[in-house]
Amino acid sequence: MYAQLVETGAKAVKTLDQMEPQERAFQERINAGIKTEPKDWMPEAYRKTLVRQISQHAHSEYVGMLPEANWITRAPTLKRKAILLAKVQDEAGHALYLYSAVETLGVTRDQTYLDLLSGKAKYSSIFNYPTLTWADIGAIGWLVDGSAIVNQIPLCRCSYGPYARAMVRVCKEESFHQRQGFDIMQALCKGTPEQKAMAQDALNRWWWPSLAMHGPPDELSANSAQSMAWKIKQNSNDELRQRFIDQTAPQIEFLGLALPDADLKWNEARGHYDYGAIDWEEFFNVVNGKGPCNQERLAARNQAWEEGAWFREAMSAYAAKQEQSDMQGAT
Ligand code: FAQ
Repeated sequence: MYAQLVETGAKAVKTLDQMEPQERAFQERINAGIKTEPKDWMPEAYRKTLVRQISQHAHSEYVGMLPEANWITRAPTLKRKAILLAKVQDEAGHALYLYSAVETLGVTRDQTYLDLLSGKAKYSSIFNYPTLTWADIGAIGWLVDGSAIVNQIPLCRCSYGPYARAMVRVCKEESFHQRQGFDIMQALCKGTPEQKAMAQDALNRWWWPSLAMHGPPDELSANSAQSMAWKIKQNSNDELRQRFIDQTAPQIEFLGLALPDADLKWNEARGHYDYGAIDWEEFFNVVNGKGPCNQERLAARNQAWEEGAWFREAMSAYAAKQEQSDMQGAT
């Protein structure tokens, strides 16, 4: 069934004896846990994989600001508004660290960004869903940042130095984000029956997209095997999805909410929660531009780019003027 949804399965990974000496030496350094830095030699496919993953990650942080920014003017209290503003700003910061990491791989920031605007580059499926109520802001912090942390903690040990180092700070901030989301959910669950129902509705809508955001199942994950051999990824998509479910199911019970999946049950023999079937057709539709908000998200980012043209021009003119006066000062 899955084979109808995507063209490619896992790609073959070369063994050490199939590699040329330079590539073998590179792989041996990776196997020994030595980080690769921007000026080190690296296989072209390793560089391209990093550009692909890190730029998608940067775009996700940047587009990910939009669903939450939708609620900044409508946050229920001044305190909640200040917290949400700070969180959305943090996401912009994460995008900046990541766009900088991509630049270390020889791609300009403008090119990376234009690939997002033209629709060529991917960003996380999760940000193509709408934020209909205030409880969605709680659900995003709790479930989406929760998923992001599970995914990103192993990335702190990624073999590419600049990405690994960026992830350390990102993870620290994401952990605050996750707690603020859980705090919103807790407040709603302790509130009126209407507030609790709003929290339940948000959980029901965000649960499945949060599981899918970990990426396609392992048998459909074209990049995982090679990325794990290069230690860009440390774990497969299904492993991280299971880790997220195991840590989040007890939190649902703690909040007193109903489980969003009838098959979500602790399996003593496996030592993990079992869970129901994820709708991969929906996932691939969203990834391919047919989610509920894909067009709106790209339109918002294109509008920001166009409206910021005067500012970029002013910055370039200022930099040119500075350079000219520095040169005059030097002569
Ligand atoms: N959405 O072979 P795999 C956040 C694509 S940050 C869209 O398994 P891979 C913070 C994938 O690109 C969230 N596309 O790929 C925040 C590939 O297509 P390609 C973002 C997806 O790379 C919180 C194809 O499917 N986090 O939330 C998705 O080995 C709140 C086959 O997949 C990161 O980017 C998806 N969900 O594994 C911000 C973390 N999943 O490129 C604001 C870094 C897969 O061959 C508010 N990235 N695809 O054409 C990763 O860890 C990996 O790239 C995975 C995918 C795990 C996402």
